[in-house]
Amino acid sequence: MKVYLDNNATTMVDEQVKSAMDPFFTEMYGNPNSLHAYAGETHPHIKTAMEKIYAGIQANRKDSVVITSCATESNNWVLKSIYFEYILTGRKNHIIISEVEHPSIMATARFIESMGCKVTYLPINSEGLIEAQSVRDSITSKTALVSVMWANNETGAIFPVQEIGEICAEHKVLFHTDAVQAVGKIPISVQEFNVDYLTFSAHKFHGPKGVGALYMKQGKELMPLLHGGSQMGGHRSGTLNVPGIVGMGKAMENAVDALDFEMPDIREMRDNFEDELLKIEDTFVVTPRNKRTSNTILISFRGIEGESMLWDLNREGIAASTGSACASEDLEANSVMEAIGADEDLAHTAIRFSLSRYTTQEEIDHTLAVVKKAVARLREISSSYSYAPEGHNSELTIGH
Ligand code: C6P
Repeated sequence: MKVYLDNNATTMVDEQVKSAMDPFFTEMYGNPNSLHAYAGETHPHIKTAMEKIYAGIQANRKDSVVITSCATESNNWVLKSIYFEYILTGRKNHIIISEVEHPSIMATARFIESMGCKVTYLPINSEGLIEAQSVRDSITSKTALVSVMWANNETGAIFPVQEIGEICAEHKVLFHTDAVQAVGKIPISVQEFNVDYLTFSAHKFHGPKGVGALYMKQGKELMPLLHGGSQMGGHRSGTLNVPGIVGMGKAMENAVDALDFEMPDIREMRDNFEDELLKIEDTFVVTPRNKRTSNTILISFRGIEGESMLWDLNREGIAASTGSACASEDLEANSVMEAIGADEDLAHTAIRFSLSRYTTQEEIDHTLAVVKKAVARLREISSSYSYAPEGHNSELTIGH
């Protein structure tokens, strides 16, 4: 049996999304910026897709939503433009991000730090959450930007974006949120929350890969990262990815329409799965369930290297991860586990299971059976693990 439980890395493209995209490969393949009929016939489809995307995040018509190649591009765009516009010009000298941002924010922040920008890395607490007060405490008169993700890709922890937005507005500091793991999982309203910039990516909500977006509030437009043409209102040059835009529009529409009935079902399946996993001795989950997106579990199995567990799961057809897919080859400890101050042993034992609307109970049952078998086998051969007579869940040491 093949089981896909790595939906925070990417999701299966919905059949309806695929069908919506199909005509734009071999029938309506004109470049939308050309001056002939092949171009013109794509325009209504792009417009409809963009309307769905605007509606999905409740953007105002006058705001800009710019389609990019991925969330990584959108995140790079925000930080690098802020660097050029505010830091390099000497208007400001500081940005704030969290310690557990995705590498596309983290590495970009480190890059602009190497070019002279001061960066504050906000810590997470023992529940894997950012405290809004830490943003308030870190803002100075020279702060140009706060960038804090909406939901964490590893734990699913939902950060206090509303409060952070209010603090930024109060201090007149720009606020960006990487909402890649939030869009399609929780309701998003850029109008309700004070968000100046918001990043998202179609492949996380059953859309195609290679299509991301950056929302920019009216009046807060950033200097382009890609110069060259007038596409996307001059905000981003490059021929439009018409099938991708159409696919993102359809995926957004489906995700938002299904939020109310789909997410509670996924949550129930996730919670039952987690209950069973936690019955295994010496297991540990960081963030409380009600403070997480409904599809995610990051669980540590003391004494078992995450990669060994993945190997056993993979042999039985199960796909999970040890954390972020783009950092999975470096065999480092899980970044969230490290940030909460988990001891060395525990930090290397995290496994992320992320469900989707396509996950079935049969798949969960199979996974559970395989996990139990793998835990028994791997702990038996583990040099760092010894069974205690009563179990030792309470001995887990977390905290700095
Ligand atoms: N996270 C994960 O396994 P792209 O692929 O560029 O559209 O998305 C990047 C990205 C940005 N922000 C967050 C919060 C993300 O989770 C991701 C993608 C995957 O967690 C792959 S590294």
